[in-house]
Amino acid sequence: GEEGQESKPTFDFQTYMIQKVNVVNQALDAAVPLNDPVKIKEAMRYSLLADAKRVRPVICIAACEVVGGSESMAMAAACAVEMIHTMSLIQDDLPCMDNDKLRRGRPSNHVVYGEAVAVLAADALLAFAFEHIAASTVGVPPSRVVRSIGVLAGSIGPEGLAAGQLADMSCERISVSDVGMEDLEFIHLHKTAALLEGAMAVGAILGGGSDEEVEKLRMFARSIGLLFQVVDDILDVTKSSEDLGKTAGKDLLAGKLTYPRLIGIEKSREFAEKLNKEAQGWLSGFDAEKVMPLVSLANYIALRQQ
Ligand code: GRG
Repeated sequence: GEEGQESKPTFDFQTYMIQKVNVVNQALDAAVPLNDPVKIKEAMRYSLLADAKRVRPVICIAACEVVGGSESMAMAAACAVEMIHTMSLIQDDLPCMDNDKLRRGRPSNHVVYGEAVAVLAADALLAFAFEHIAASTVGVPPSRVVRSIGVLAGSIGPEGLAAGQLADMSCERISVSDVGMEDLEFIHLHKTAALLEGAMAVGAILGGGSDEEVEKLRMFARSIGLLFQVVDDILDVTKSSEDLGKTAGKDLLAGKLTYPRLIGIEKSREFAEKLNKEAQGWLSGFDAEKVMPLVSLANYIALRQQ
């Protein structure tokens, strides 16, 4: 066709994200008020309300809207997903895990409140997440709520997030040369993709999506989860080689298993392109306008430069 003849549907992804993140932040603030017992609420709120991208709650709401549901139907679940994500970060930062002192631009939870309170705040966030879905989901038949609770629990349990974290820790203890593509993929599919999948599946279930729609949106989340990690690995290499010269960049990544390390930078870029195409493929058949936030999100993840 002629250039400029048709007006392409425009979609302002940045405005969409800012608007959704604002609503989610307000809902999170309201969901965990600073009331009695204040000490644990304070520790929960410290990590939950810190500066974060809110990708998981936003895709939960977007999935609900894509299948014809409304924002309010998915809001409690969206908050629950962010509570679970946050508790996983608190645990990941503990001395017995990654021992990180900084998270979301602040000192880690255990650095501020001590390990015991941090563990309890994480426990409390995990338990309250499910209480919140059960008690605060509105305008949805109970059968969908029950199914959502099961799906979300499955995404973080022994065959989900927890398995991913254990695999990651086990791999760190063996030589990088003994770890292969399957191990790397297992870690990313469980550590990153599983909760993204859970978030989207739950949004789609609450919005009344068919089994096929739920499954397609879950597969979309799986693709963008892997995509996020491949792009992250590529940026790690390109950033450090820009900053420090090519060989220094390589040295900096010694010990860390990445896609460029396993298959090289060019193949990694091809893989990222394949994953974005795959992700977009799972969106075919949905309402063209309602699916725009997800189309844009995948492109954003694929094209980000830092
Ligand atoms: C399974 C119940 C249960 C507990 C958690 C510690 C642990 C077990 C899992 C580790 C989870 C982990 C650290 C995954 C990494 C996922 C990831 C990509 C984190 C970064 O997410 P962003 O970029 O961060 O969305 P923000 O801060 O913006 O939310």
